[in-house]
Amino acid sequence: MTPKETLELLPTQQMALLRSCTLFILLVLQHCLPTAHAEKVPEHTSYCYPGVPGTPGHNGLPGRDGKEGVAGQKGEKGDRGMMGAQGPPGKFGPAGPAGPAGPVGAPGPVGPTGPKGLMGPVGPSGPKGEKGERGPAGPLPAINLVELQSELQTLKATFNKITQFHFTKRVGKKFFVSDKKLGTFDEAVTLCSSVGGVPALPTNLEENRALSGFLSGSEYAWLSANDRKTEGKFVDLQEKEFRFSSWKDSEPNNYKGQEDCAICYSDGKWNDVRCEATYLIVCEI
Ligand SMILES: [Ca+2]
Ligand SMILES: [Ca+2]
Repeated sequence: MTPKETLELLPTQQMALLRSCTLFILLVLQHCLPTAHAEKVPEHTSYCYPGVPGTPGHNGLPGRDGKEGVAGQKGEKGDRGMMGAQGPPGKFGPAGPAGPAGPVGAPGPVGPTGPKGLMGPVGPSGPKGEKGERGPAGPLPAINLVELQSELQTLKATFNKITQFHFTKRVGKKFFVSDKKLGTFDEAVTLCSSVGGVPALPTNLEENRALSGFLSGSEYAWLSANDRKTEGKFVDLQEKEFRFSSWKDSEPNNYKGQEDCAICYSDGKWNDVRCEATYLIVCEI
């Protein structure tokens, strides 16, 4: 090879040659130039020569694990897993609302006959039946001829008394009789007693109406009532107190302290008056 041919090396060849020269120079400098940490080289070793390049070293041990990186983005929802095993039964819950009534069951069998009931109230009367045939004559009731005769005499006496007066009015078992004569209280008592009676003295409202109805509008009749014995205490001729009375308002008032006998007005009201006054005589038998 000539020098001219050396200058005509290809660029790739020139670069390879340049890298080889440079590597060689670096190796020489590494082994020969003193460093800051190098020990003082003895004088007999102050010069060195470049050696041959060594063989490449072995690969080092794996490095330590790096730090945990930042959390990545949320992944997509995974597929639904398989159904797990059935768990234990839970606690009893509260009672629920009552359900609808069930269908009506079939009627049961007929029970035994009950005890006899109590007798009911008496019912209404039925229609009147037809008249039956006449039966045989029974025994005559016993007659007390003595009592019958006595009653007959009493009725006869009463009849005789009543017929003595021109005016008669019956009320119950009582008769009011009068001849429309006037007289004092004492005269009335005398006249009435002569026929077995007393001046009138009604014992109830019915008798009082019968007596007042006996009188005309201007007639006043003597009563048996009087307070001659005890002022203010009216009694009958037997000096017995009586329950019924028909006193007019504010009566008896014993006017002027002189009124001890009583009369009856045509309106049925009573009043105490002087016993010496004259009024209609009406007796009761
Ligand atoms: Ca009096
Ligand atoms: Ca009076």
